[in-house]
Amino acid sequence: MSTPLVGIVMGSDSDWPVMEAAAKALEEFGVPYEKDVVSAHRMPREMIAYGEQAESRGLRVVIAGAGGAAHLPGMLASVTALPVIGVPVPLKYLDGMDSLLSIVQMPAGVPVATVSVAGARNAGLLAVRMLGVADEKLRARMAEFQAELKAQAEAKGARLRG
Ligand code: RP5
Repeated sequence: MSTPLVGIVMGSDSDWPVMEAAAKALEEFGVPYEKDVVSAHRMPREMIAYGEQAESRGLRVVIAGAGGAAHLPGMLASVTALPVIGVPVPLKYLDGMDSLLSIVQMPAGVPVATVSVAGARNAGLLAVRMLGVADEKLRARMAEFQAELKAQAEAKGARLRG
């Protein structure tokens, strides 16, 4: 098993049905990752330790998902220099607006790359692009993937035109 390059963390295992899409995207590109529950509110010390140790453990990108008062991505970004991608997880009330605003409204100096509500697939793909900056093969694979998307969109147009 290769050393994980991406850490997928979430506030609760109840976030996994949303966050799983990030893992699937990384698998499609052959990017090694780890996944864990690291709750900002229920295990704050462990959460800080995760962020502080992420880089020395070999991680290069962190994907953090949380719902409600979703402080996990921002708090991790405050204790690591690695890029953090935030995934707002929608809960029963407020349609994910609470999660989105909690994650996206970061103070200047502490960025979190926030994707759409429940946008874990894009979080995985963005992590691939980040890693691709220093990995030519990964960059080429991403370009192929984009060409596939284009072909699929064109096929839809062709079907519609009849
Ligand atoms: C947040 O509280 C988690 O990220 C999750 O979205 C939400 C609910 O957690 P559980 O009560 O399902 O454990 O911290």
